[in-house]
Amino acid sequence: MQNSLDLFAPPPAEPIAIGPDAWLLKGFAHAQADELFAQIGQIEQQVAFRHQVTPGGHAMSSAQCSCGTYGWVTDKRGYRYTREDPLTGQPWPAMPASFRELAVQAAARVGFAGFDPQSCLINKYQTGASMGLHQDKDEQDLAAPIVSVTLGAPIKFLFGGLLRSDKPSRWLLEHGDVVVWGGVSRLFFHGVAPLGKKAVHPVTGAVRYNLTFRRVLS
Ligand code: MD6
Ligand code: FE
Repeated sequence: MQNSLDLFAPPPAEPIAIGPDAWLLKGFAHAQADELFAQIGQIEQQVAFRHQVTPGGHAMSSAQCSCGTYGWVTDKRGYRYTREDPLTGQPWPAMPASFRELAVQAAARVGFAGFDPQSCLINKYQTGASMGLHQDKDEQDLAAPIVSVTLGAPIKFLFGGLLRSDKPSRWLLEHGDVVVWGGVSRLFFHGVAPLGKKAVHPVTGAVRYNLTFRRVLS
């Protein structure tokens, strides 16, 4: 259904500050969710979700793939961005226009006008999957924000500080929620708690998708 025709759609929520230059936009992607799911389905036909291995030798519990000019890759050699899928040698699928527009609009909503993402990492979480506290620091361009979109089952997001030891605050990320951060908090530690056994969504079941948009090169 077109959201513009949906008389029962909630009004757009005000951004919630979760840290300095860091914002939670509740429901920001709700109206576009069906289109985003359709595009994820298209991408799944072109590229495989895989459990990448960290330099320490551990398989990540979320399955990942990328779209856009660059994809985020990890293996025993380290973290980096590549133009080609290392599994196939083929370029990553193009970033769908609907993905880009959502990320650009979310960034602009909280003051990051002109965000021009080059990469979208797609994470697929099943029950019990999590992501430990980490910094996003494999990008050359640290002036650009990061835009993170939750689709499907809800999860608890942990948002800390510049030190790994900083106690994180916890935020429930639900279907359609978007987190944008940059500036002062661009390198803050963050992660997600294990996807709960009861976490479900009518469309995805016990699966959460996360789209993380980044600018890689300055
Ligand atoms: C996730 N997110 O939400 C994991 N990184 O599944 C991230 O690691 C992340 O949500 C940078 C900015 C936003 C994020
Ligand atoms: Fe991250």
